[in-house]
Amino acid sequence: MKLSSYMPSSELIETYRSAGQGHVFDYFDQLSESDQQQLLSQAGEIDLEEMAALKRDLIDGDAAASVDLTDLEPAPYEARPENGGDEAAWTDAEKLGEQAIRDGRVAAFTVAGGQGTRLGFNGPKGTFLITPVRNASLFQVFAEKIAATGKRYDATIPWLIMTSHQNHEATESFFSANNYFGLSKSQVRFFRQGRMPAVDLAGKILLSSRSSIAMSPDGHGGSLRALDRSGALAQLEQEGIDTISYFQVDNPLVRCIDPAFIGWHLRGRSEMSSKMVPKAYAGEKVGHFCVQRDRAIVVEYSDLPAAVQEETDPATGELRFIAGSIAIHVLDRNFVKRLAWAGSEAALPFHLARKKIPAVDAQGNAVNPTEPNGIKFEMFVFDALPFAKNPIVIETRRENDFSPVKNAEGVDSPATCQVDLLRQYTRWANAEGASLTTDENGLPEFSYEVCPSFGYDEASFATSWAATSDSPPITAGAILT
Ligand code: UD2
Repeated sequence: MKLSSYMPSSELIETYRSAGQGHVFDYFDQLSESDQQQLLSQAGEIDLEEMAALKRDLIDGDAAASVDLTDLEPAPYEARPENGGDEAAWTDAEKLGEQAIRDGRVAAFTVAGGQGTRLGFNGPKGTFLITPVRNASLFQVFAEKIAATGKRYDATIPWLIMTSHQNHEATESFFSANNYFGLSKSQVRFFRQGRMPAVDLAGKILLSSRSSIAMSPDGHGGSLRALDRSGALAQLEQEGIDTISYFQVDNPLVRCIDPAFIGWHLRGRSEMSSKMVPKAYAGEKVGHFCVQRDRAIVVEYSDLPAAVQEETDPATGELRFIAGSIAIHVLDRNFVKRLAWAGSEAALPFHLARKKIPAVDAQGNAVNPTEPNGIKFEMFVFDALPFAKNPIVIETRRENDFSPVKNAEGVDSPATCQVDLLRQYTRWANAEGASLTTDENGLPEFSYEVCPSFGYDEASFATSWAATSDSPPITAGAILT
């Protein structure tokens, strides 16, 4: 039952008491009237029955044991032509996808509500500066790719951006201060994701201050409901857009709108399609595409035992569960709507994460814990997969689509991502005859940058290169635009 913030305060407080969550109002009498209102309004947002079920199933029950790993098989996928896939089908898919983009049926969608804790960056992650020469932000890279794709196909591609309560205003201000990076204001549509209360390790709702409940974003799986609730889906419907190209804010290599991917999705009448890369090594931190009793699912790296991740196929010697999920999907608009409206029969499950959550202690004093003291609940978008008709997984080349910025240093960091960007530009340029010298890892001897307006994938780069009368100079610090 979702409580209403219009419920009389005494009744609301009593409901909390009977649910064993009465401590939320321990300091209520000491608060100013406006702080009381704030607390009541937050409390009214929370579904106490849902919280009780989460405590029962995930906290008191064994969360790890609740992940069903029986009858798990590796998922089939459409291999790339160079890896034995059906070349004619790929060509056909690309044409179909191009036509859908031209016809204005496609929107881009970025989930950008995460907190970016691992990166240690204060601010919306999309504002992080990433490119090697211009120092363009993640958001700028996506905006320019979307603009360039729109130009190539003579279409306006709306861009939906899901924010969180924490970063919504800062995200909007960043775009407004930067003139939407050349997109029109009406093309870029922000909406907030939902929130869930954090609880302590025994399932009691945590207060972040005496007048405020510790709320956190409800995970990227919350995007399906948020797309609907915000009115974004209805607007897409009015515009005749039925295909949503989903990607994460941390991955500047992604092809925001990939014609072949969209074409595979459409020709297969799929409701949710996904890209996979062959896992680089058994312990790589990506989800695994699997089939369980005829249903497609993704099993997150943290839920699949290491021994299973390490299993190999005796015939090929390759990892058995090789299909890594890189969080790039195409969603059918009506599928999103169906799930958003489905209620409990197709509700995405919550996953729990133990975290260090600033909270007030029993005396009402703020504490910054050094060890995990609480639990956050999140939904994952890939849990929509088992509900989708005709789900399709296609292979992509890692170097064309995936180099996320997750950590401040080491693997998946700004440093590794910049190297991957540079390698990508150089592959495109050398394919057109630029003859840049590279080391054994494909890295050139100097840094430079290709703006998405010049090329955002091999094909668009080739078009711009061919249209330039002299070969564009690629020297240290050059910016191809
Ligand atoms: C995610 C996938 C993993 C793999 C990897 C690829 C999960 C659980 N795992 O790992 O399988 O595909 O990505 O890079 O998703 N976000 C929101 N709201 C939230 C939480 C996250 O918008 O409440 C966004 C966040 O801004 C980011 C994306 O979701 O764009 C991924 O979030 P993450 O960094 O928590 O995912 P990660 O690295 O655990």
